[in-house]
Parts: sequence; structure tokens; C-alpha cells
Amino acid sequence: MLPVDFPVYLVTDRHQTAGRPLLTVVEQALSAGVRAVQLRERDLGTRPLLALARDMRELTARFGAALLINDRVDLALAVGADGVHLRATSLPVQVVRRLVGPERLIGLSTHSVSDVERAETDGADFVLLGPVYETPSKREYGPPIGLAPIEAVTARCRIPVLGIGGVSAERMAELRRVGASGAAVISAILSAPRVGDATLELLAGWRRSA
Ligand code: TZP
Repeated sequence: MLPVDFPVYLVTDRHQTAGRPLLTVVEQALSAGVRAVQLRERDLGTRPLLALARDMRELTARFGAALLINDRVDLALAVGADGVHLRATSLPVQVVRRLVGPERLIGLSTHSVSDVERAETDGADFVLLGPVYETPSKREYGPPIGLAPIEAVTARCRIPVLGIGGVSAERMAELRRVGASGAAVISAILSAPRVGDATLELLAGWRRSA
């Protein structure tokens, strides 16, 4: 199984690229050092999502980066993705593990310490915990939970925890200080005027705090 050693996990949203093609923007992020991408185009139908997942597989493989598919175990298997990213309403982790086997990564989106503890018991490989900060789309994800739950859960659990929600380069250091294994971002990369520079700044923010 691939190790969870990606401090920046890029989550896609083709509506947040300021009109630029998603694959172009993701390629710029990969060139600048992103090593894991979650394809999360939840409003795309199955056939267009399959086509995009194939392109994304080819692109991430070219950079040796991991590709996880949001929610769609079938599409993850169909395109040979490295894993699946689940949320509370997805198939349960144990069911997905039986489908994808021991080698593929299972990530899970969580919102509380108890969610993370359950994810670890259920056999998820890593979790996203958030929203940590205010995000532009805060209503969809609920109020920010702050850093305290990350600090509490990383002290108790071994599963890697990545913060999500409103993460910027300046915030990478404090996430690392409270024990996070990285951060998942959408707008900090996809909406940046210069995608490569924004990616380098996030990675440098992480490294500076070591
Ligand atoms: N889950 C919790 S917050 C969030 C998701 C998918 C959105 C993160 O987007 P951004 O732009 O990195 O704040």
C-alpha cells in the first residue's frame, strides 16, 4: 500500500479553477510537488466522471502521484486508482476494504474526534478532519472546528489526520504543530492565480514548521 506521506492532498473542484481546465491546473500543481489528488467532481454523471478519472489517472501516474476517487469505488477500480475517499454517507469502510483489497488507500472525511476514532477502528488508512477554519463554502461543511480536535485526536490515535477547510500556506505550520500529517486543499491551489507558486508556498509552509 502507498504510504500516507503527502503533506498536501489536492481535492478537485472544477468550478473553482477560475475558468481554467481542471487537468491543466492539476498538472501545474503536480509539477510543483503535489503527490496526492482526490477526484471529487460530485455533480458529474457517471460517464463524464469516468472519462475525467481516466485522464486524471494518466496524469497523476506520469508524476508518480496517488489518485483517489471520491465515493465511487466502482470508478476507482475501473481506472486503477490508488484508493477511494469516503464520507459518512458512503459505503462503510469495512465494506469498501473487502471490495478494494488491502493495497488500495481508503481515506475518510470526518468532523469530530469520535469520527476519527471510529475510522481508525474500522480500518481507514487516513482521515480528513474539518472544516478547521472558515471556508468560502462554510455552509455546506458546517462551522469551523478549530485546531483543538486535531491536537486531541493525534495525541490519542495513530491514523494520519489531515486538516481540511480554509487551509492556506500560513496555516500549514500550526496544523503541523498540533500533530496533523498534512492538509487537504481546494481553493488555495485551484483558485490561485499562479498555481505552481501557490503549491510551492503550501509545501514550504509545511517544511518550515518541521
Ligand atoms: N470538507 C470540509 S471543508 C471542505 C471540504 C471538502 C472544503 C475545503 O475547501 P478549501 O477551499 O480548501 O477551504
